[in-house]
Amino acid sequence: MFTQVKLNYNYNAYEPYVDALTMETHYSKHHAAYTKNLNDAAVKAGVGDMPIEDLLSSLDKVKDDALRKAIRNNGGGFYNHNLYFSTMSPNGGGEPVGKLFEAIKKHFGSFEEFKDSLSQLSISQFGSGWGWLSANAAGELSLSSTANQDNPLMDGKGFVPILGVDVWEHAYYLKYKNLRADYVKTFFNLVDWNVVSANYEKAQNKK
Ligand code: MN3
Repeated sequence: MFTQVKLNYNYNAYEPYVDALTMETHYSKHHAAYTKNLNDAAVKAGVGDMPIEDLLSSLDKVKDDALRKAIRNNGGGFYNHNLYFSTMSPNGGGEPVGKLFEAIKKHFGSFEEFKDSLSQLSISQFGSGWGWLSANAAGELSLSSTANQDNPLMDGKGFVPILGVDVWEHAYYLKYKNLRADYVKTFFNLVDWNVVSANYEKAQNKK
């Protein structure tokens, strides 16, 4: 049974960056639907007890085409939004400290260059999708973007997403309309770098 991460704040706590109605619809409708549809498909496919990271990085184990597609789309939607919502905080923003900050500097030159690169990838993703900061067990970082609800786990290259920027229109359209770049810029005001740092540590402890 896959369950949605709990939101630590009320829907209106993310204002003015993300409006309350967007948060409510995103979490209680979109994310809830991905979660329900994943559970239904996973039970049918006999993979309801697998850790979600393992499931998404070995989708070829699901032999039925329709179920595999349902698990890819809804399992991605479930996992991606658990990551997204857990890294958002009204007390977010600023920069990470410690090992993650050092790794960002090493890989991307500076925090600002990292932010610009991830923003550009997210803004220029054609259609619905995500921008990603991912890490592997060696502590290396990678930036990428994907379409739909795909994520870097599905590449099977050992990179685990540690921060995701949702650029589906449902994440921003009520407030930002067509101005995806404005939403992406403002999203960084909500990023809880403590959680992203913890995700970075976890990615390195993966066997
Ligand atoms: Mn979304």
